[in-house]
Amino acid sequence: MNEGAVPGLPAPGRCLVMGVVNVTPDSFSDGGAWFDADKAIRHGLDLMAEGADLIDVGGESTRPGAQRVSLQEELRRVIPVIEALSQQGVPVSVDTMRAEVAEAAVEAGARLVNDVSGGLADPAMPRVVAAAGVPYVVMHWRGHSHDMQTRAVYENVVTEVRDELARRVEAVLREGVDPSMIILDPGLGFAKHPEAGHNWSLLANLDVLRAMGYPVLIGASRKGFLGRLLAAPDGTPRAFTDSDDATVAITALAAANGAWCVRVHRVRPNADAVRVAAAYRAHAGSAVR
Ligand code: PMM
Repeated sequence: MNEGAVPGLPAPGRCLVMGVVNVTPDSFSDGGAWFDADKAIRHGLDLMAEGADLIDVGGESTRPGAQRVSLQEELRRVIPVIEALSQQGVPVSVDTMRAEVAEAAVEAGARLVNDVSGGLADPAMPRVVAAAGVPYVVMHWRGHSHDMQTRAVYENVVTEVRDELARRVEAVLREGVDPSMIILDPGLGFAKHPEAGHNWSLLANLDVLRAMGYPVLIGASRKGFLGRLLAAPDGTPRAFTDSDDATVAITALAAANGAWCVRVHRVRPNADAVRVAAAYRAHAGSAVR
């Protein structure tokens, strides 16, 4: 079962809700709001109180066009937040492409490594994750944010993302990552073109990724393709922070289609949506004929 338990993480028998805490001044979705460590810690605790199952802490913005931060700055941003949340019993994941950050984060209490590059940005990452023995989100990625959208060229986005993820899985297994620790993510918005429908094709064909046999995580929250979908009649995209209702709709669809986890900025309505989906799935096939 793709929605099944991943070692060391909550297993409530429904799609998990991962609340996002970006400790960055410039993330496209919530830029600057939680840049201060105390604010970030408080926000993580608030998201848990709203029904999050785990909190994803990141210190590097991956919005299209973003430049990289230094290793020292990334560590300075995330480690105190991870430490404080972990000490308070919060299951924390670290959103990083750097092995050194992942290692320090696990030492500070992180229980999962969320690597948007799937081990491509830092070749040392899979080995570090394998040694740490924690679950590993392997996301589909074709290059750093500053020029990733030029790589959004596909004949068939669904099969190409699947095949590229399969190659990443083989690579991280070779580095010693335990198969029970792998979680896959199609990387919505990362080298995916909103006008070409890449994100929608991936969402509508979740079963193709699920058939690979690993839990699937979906990160659609506040992404640009939602802003385009909800554009005003003159074509002005809807603001990121005003696409939360659409995110909730995707959460319900993804959870109903067997997603293991959704990564979201607003937790409460998405936590409701995964419960709706769980009830819906529990009654599938219950018709009396
Ligand atoms: N998206 C962002 C950051 N981290 N991690 C995973 N696994 N999947 C995603 O889709 C994903 C991610 C970018 O969004 P943000 O700037 O709102 O955090």
